[in-house]
Amino acid sequence: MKPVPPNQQQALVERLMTACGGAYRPETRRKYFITGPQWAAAYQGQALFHAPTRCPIGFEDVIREYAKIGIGYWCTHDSDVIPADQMGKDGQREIVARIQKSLADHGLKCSMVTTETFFHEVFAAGPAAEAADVRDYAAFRVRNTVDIGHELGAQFAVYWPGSLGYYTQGAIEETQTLRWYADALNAACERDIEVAKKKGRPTLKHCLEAKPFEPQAEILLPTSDAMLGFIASGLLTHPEMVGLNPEYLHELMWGGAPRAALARALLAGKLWHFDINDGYRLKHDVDIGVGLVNPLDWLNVLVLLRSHGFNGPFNLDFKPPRTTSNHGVFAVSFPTAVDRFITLWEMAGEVMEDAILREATEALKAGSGVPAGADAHAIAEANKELLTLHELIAHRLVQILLGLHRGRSYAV
Ligand code: GLT
Ligand code: MN
Ligand code: MN
Repeated sequence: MKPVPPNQQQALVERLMTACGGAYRPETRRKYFITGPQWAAAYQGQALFHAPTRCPIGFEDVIREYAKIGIGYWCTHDSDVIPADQMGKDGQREIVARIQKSLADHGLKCSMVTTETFFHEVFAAGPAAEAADVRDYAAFRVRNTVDIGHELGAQFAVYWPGSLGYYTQGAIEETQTLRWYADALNAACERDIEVAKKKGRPTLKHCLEAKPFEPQAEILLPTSDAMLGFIASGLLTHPEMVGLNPEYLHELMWGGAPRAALARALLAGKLWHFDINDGYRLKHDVDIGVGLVNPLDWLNVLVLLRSHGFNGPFNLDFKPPRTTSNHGVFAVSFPTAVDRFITLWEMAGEVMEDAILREATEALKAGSGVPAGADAHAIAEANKELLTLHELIAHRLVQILLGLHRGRSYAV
């Protein structure tokens, strides 16, 4: 192949994207409760060992491009859009007005707001640090985010306490730190009740998001299960206002089964918001686009969610890789992530309707009907042949994933 000069590279990407096919129209994409974070689209590719590879972009660009793709909802950290020295001041009000205009101009809604309590130097010891002035500042920030959320019409607030922990043991007393962290959440909920009443709006759903490692070496609330325990600990004044925002990869990172973590959240009635992405077990937070690593697991996750009536928000919390250009972020990363999600979601619907899967599942539940009493060997013998269906079910799911159920096969 001839070299591709820089001025022809975008056209090549566009042509191959079209050749890929399988894209949904923006109107179709808008039917799903899919949300696009400001920070994901504006991520420049930087990391501890990585310099940025993309230019900065602001919320106006992100909202406009999300609208073109058909991503109907936008979400943000307070500090993604408001400089630290403007928080709670006139500068914030001007920015919020510009966001409102941008959203209205492009027909997007703000679904969620989240407070950044990990990046700024003030949070070096976390949002629940020993110094009372740091904790007061954290409470101000979460209350201020509640205000912004109501101004922008959001329904959800997310909290990622990744800096709640330590690098070396001893300096932090865990129970005290968790109590102080609860104080901040209580402040947010109380402010929410006040503002919601004043504005005649429902209160926000406050969702905790766990990650097992990064940026602290040891994390005080590392998993969604730890957070369920925290919500029920008695430290929160409004536990009914606090639920979960599990992230697919964060549950995988610690070696858990995301589907099982989601099932536990569903049983607790706390699955309120879901960060969708992909990655690997026991690695750092690579935040790869949904379905690029574990499509079969994703299909199964969506079967679980669909069959329990969870319809979103599905938050595209992935990071376009640093090899993707600014153009590629909106030409490839976001539309393809949305389309893989929609396809997997619709496939999950097919799984739920599939006659073979249904019959196999019902047969397993029906059992043999042979009365075997308390004779363990006889019980096992009576069900033995039915249990082969477990593997048949797994095969059928892969068939559906690969399109083999529609007759796709190879002649060699
Ligand atoms: C940060 C984290 C994400 C969270 C964000 C919400 S912050 O980017 O890695 O998983 O969803 O605050
Ligand atoms: Mn996340
Ligand atoms: Mn992540």
